[in-house]
Order: sequence, then structure tokens, then C-alpha cells
Amino acid sequence: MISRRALLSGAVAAAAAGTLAACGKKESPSSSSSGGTKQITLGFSQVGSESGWRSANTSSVKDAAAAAGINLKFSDAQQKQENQIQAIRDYIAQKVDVISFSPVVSSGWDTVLKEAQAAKIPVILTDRQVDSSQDLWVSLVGSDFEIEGERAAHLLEKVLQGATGAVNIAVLEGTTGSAPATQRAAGFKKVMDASHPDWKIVASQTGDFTRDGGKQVMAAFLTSHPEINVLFAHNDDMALGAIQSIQAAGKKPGTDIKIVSIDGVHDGFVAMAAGQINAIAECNPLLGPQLMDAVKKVLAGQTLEKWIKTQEADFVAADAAAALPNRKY
Ligand code: GZL
Repeated sequence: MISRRALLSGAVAAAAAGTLAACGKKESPSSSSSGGTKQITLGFSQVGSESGWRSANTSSVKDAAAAAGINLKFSDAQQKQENQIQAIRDYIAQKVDVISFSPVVSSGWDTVLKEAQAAKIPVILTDRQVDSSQDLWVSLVGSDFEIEGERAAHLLEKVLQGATGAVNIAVLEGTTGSAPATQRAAGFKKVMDASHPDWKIVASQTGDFTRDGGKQVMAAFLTSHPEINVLFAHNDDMALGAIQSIQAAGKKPGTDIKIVSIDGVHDGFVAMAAGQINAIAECNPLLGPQLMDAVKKVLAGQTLEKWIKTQEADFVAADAAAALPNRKY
């Protein structure tokens, strides 16, 4: 996993050098030999359709490509890395102008990224990082997951304000080996270690970012750890699944078990307005416009920041009802 510091310094280095090493030099569509303006073709490999966040992200990419006049080739990997690798190889064979993907896990991409580099097709990451060398991809358009983990911990501080007694935390982790799962856990732990020696993580397991995963794992947690009084879910969909299990166990979500989550999808806000989720750290899925802007710039030979970050906010239950009508996803 590339550290955030290395990623940020890479951005500075790339900007200073003014080079797009990974881009290579391929005749860009805008300067086709015929002198006309050839339509840009973007090959995009999506993780899957595991959550409300992912659905919103897919819509944003498709809508933004249409609005930008970019020909989008889109594939859904059903959360399997081998499907993403095959999709990237297909795009290389089809000689697309740019490849973009949201890597389901962080490792195992070197070979296929080197194939894209050899074919002089620039690669732009969206959403999630890879631990491959930075010279194999041009830029990452996405959130800072470690900060999201820290934000979630600070939201839990707010939720627990004035509370006394033990803090026994269950964690529903995202997909094992994915950047959001690894980095959100690290950020949350950083705040715990620094300020909350009294907080105890009594159970932690992946629910794979899905509602069913959150429901199944939380049901097991409640059997083995009846002392749980806090849930930190790496995404809203797992929190929403966990709520079903909490209720089935005769407990009140948001009261008997405080819940802090990440994403901010519509159903997460509905649950927060109902007091079932106590706080959410937003993770913005609407990356499409920034991605299309980056695609056009890289083909125009412009230097991109190594990490194009998204803007996002934090919400507590008291904010939810007023915020709901303005939510874009
Ligand atoms: C985060 C994204 C995560 C979301 C989940 O940027 O990769 O994957 O938090 C989604 O909802 O499944």
C-alpha cells in the first residue's frame, strides 16, 4: 500500500517534473492524423454493484462520460480481481485511449499495469488505491480513507459525549485487502491509540461492504459478544444489514448499540434520521466529472495531480432530516 505521504510527494514530483511517465506518447484523439477530432474512448472496470455507494459511483461515471462526449466501455467485475484484470486486457486489445478502474483490492496489479504502459495507454485510478509503483498509473481520483477512519472515530467521540461505562466496539470491515478497509481501520485505530485507551474492539470481521454481509456477521457478533454497545461499520450498507440483526436480537440500534458508519448513501441518511445510525462520515461517490476532466487533460498532455481528492463532510443524527432533501445520492 502506498503511504499517503508517498502518494502526496509523488504528486509534487510529477507536477515538478511536468512529466506523465505513465502516459507514454500515443497520438491523442484530439490530434488525429486526419486533422479531425476523434471521439475519446475510455475503458472503465468497475468493482461490482455491492453497495448503494457503488451504484451511485457507477451512475456518476456513466452520466459524466455521456456529458463529456466520451465513448465509455464499462465492465462490472462482480468484486472479482480476475475479472478486472481481464477487462483491462480487453481494453488494451481494443486500443482504448485511456483505462480507468476502481481496484477491488490493493495488490496484484503490477503485471497488467505494465502491459497497459507498454501499450502506451494511460491508467487513471478511481476510488481506491493500488500498491503498485506510482509510475504505472497517472493519477488517483478519490477519497482519503485513512482520514475517513479518523473522522469516524471523532464522530464516535461526539456520539459518546457524556456517556459513562465500558465502550465495547464491534467493527464490520470492508472487503479484505481493499484500500478503504485497510485505511479506514488504520485511521480509526490511530485515534483510539492516541486518545481512547478505554475503548475496546471486541470483534472485527469483514462483511464485504454488503448488507447481507453486515447482517450475517453482526448476528454472529451479538451471539458471541452480548457486551457490544458500539458498532463501527466501514460502510452504510453493512450498518443497514447489522440493524436488522440488532433488532432481531431485541436491541435498539442507535440506542442500545451506538452506530457510526461511512459513506452517506440515501438509506444511511434515512436510518440516521430515524435515530438508528448515530453518525456518518461521508465518502463521496460522485467521481465521474473529475474523472472525465482528468481523461481529457491526460490526453492533452497536461500534468495531473497524483491524487485528485474529493470533498466530503460529517453528519450526526440531528443533521440528517434537514440534509436528506439535498442529498445527491
Ligand atoms: C469507498 C468505496 C467503498 C464504499 C463502499 O470509496 O470503495 O466501496 O465505502 C463500496 O460502500 O462498496
